[in-house]
Amino acid sequence: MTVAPADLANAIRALSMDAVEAAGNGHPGMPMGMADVATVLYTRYLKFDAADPKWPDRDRFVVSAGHGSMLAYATLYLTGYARPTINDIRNFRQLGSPCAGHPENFELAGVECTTGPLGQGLAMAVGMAVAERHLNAVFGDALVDHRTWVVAGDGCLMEGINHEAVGLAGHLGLGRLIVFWDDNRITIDGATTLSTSEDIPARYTASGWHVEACDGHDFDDITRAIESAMTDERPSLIACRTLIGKGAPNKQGTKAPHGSPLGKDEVAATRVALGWDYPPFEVPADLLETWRDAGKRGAPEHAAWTARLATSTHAGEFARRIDGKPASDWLKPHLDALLAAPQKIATRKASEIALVAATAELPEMLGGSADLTGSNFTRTPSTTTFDRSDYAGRYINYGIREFGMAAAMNGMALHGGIIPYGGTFLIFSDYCRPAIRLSALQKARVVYVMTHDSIGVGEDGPTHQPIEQIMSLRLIPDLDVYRPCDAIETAECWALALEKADGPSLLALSRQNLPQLRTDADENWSARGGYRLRAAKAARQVVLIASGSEVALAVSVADELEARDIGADVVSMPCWERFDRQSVAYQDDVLGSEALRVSIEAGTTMGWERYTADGLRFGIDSFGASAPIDDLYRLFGLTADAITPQIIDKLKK
Ligand SMILES: Cc1ncc(C[n+]2csc(CCOP(=O)(O)OP(=O)(O)O)c2C)c(N)n1
Ligand SMILES: [Mg+2]
Repeated sequence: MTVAPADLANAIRALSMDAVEAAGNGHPGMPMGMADVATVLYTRYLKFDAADPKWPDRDRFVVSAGHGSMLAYATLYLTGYARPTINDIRNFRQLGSPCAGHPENFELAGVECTTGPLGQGLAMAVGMAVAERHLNAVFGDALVDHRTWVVAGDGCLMEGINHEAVGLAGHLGLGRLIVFWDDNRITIDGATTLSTSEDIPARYTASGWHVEACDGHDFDDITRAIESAMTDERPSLIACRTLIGKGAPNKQGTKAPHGSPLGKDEVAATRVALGWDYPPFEVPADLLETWRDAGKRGAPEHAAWTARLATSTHAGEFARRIDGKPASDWLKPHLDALLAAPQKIATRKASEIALVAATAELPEMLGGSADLTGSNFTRTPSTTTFDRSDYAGRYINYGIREFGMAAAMNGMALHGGIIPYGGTFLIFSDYCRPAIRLSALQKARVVYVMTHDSIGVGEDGPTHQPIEQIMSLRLIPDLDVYRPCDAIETAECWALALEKADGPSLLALSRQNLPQLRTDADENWSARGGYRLRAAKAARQVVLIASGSEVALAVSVADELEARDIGADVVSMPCWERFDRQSVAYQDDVLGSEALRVSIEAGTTMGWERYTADGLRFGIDSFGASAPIDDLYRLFGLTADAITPQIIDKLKK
C-alpha cells in the first residue's frame, strides 16, 4: 500500500511537537516547517543506508539550524537507525538520551556534525563538500561520489560566517553542496523584516551559486527544485518557502512555535488539523514501514559500493585513510637531521620543515591558510593548490576567512579521510574561536597553525600582538595548545597533533628566530606537556617554567642565577593540557616542591599561578606596543637583566 508523503511528513511533525511537549522546552517550529522537504529528501534523494551510518560514501546531511534537532532525531528514528529509539525521543533533552537539545555528532551516528551555533553547520558542510571532491579526485567515482545537504534557517544565513562559507563554496565550485533555506521569514524576535532587507538569492547568485525557490509544502515543487539543484554544476541554494510550525492551526507562521512547546491545546488542535489520530510517540505501522523502507533504499547501492571497494586497487589505502591512522615514519629522520645540524630558526619555520617532511608522507594532510601562506609557512612542495581545476590538490587558499576556514576544517575532519590544517596569525584565533571550540566539542582532528604568537611580532604593534590569546585558548576543554620552544619541540608537537585522532590541536609559533635548545630526541618530551629541559648545577633553589620563545630567555636567566651559585632548573612547558594529564608524582618532580617557581611567558600572567603558586610570574598584562622586538622585550621587562634581580630579591624574603 502506498502512503501519502503528507502523512510521512506528519510523522515528523507529530514526533517533534510531542517530544518538545514532553520535555517542556525545545523548538517544534523548524522541524514542523521543514518536514515536507525532509520527507522528499529522505524518501527519494538522500543516499544513505540506515543499517550502516558510517558508510563512507553516504551523503552527508547537516541540520545547520541546530535548534531544529527534532528534524534529525525524527528522520533517524523513522528511517530505522539503531538509535535514537522511540524511548530516546521520549527522553528528548533529558540526561542520558542521545537526543540532546542540539544535535551532537558524538551522541548519534547519523548526526554528521554538532550544530546549534548558527551558521557553523553550513560552513562545516562546505568542508565536507571539499573533502568529498578531494577524495573523489584521489580515489575516483567508484569509491567516492556523494553529496552534502544542509538545512539552514534565516539565522544561519544572517550570521557573518555565512558570507565566508558561501564565498568559499562558490569560488571552489562545490556543486555537490545543496542548501535548503528554511525561508519561513521568522526568527525569535518576530518577522525577519525586523532585522534584514537583504536579497539573499541575489547574494548567493553573486557568489557563484545556483539559486532555486520552491513552495516548501508542495512535494512536486520541492522535487523539481531538488532535481534542478542536482544537475547544476554550482553549489545550490533552494529557498523553501515554509510556514514555521506548519500544522499548528493557531501558531503556524508566527514566532510562537520557534522555541516553545505548542502547549496542550494547540497540540490537540494540531492533531485534528493534521488528521493525526494517534497517541504521542506512536507511528502507525503502515507509515513506519514506509519510512523504514526509505531507510533501506540505499542498501543495494551500498552493497554495490562494498563490492567495488573489495576489488579496488585503492582498497587498502582507502580503508587506512577512513580509519584515520596516519603514518609517523617522517618524524625520526627529521629529528635526526635537526640533531645533526641544529637550526636557529623561528618555530613557524620549524613548523614548515616539519610539514615538508610530514606532508610528503601523509597524503591525508590537506593544508591551507587564511591568506597568510608566506607568513604561516603552511605550504609545502607536496601540497599543490586545491581549486576547481584540481580537486586533487592539497592546499586551500582560504582567503581572508579565518572563521570559515576553521569551520570548513571541522567539516573535513568529520567527513573523514582527511587531516586538515590551516594557518593564520595567533591574534586572529579570536576570529576562529567559535569553530575551534566546536573542533574540541566534536572531537575533530584539526590542526591550527597560529604564527606570530607574541610581542615577538614587533612593529605591527598591539593589534597584532597576542596577549590573552594563548591563555584563553587553554581554557577550551579538550584543545591541546602547544607553544614549542625550538625546532625539535615543534616537530614533536606536530607529531602529537597528527596522532590525536579524537580532537584538535593548536600550535602557537614564533615569528622570531629561536635557538635550538634540545640536544636529544630519544623521547618525545613534548608529549609530557612540560619537562625539565635543563637541570640546576648548583643546589636547586629556583624552577623556571617557560613556554615557546621564552624558554631561551629562561635559560639565560638560569645562567645568571647559576653564576651566582643559585641552582635553577629550566622547565619547558609546551602544552599545559598534556602536563596536567601526567601523574601527580611526575608533576611534583618537574615543578619541585621546595623551590621558588617562576613562570615566564610573553602573554597574560593570569593563570600561571596554577603552577607557580606564590612564586613569581613574568609576562604582559597590558596591550603590547609598536616597536622593534628587542625594544618590546625590554619595555615589558622580559630580559634576563630585568628578571634575575627580582628572583634574587624574592629568594631573600
Ligand atoms: C550564533 C548563534 N546566535 C544566536 C543563537 C540563538 N538562536 C537560536 S535560533 C535563533 C533564531 C534563528 O532564526 P531562524 O534561523 O530563522 O530559525 P527559525 O525561527 O526559523 O526556526 C537564535 C537567535 C544561536 N543558536 N547561535
Ligand atoms: Mg526562520
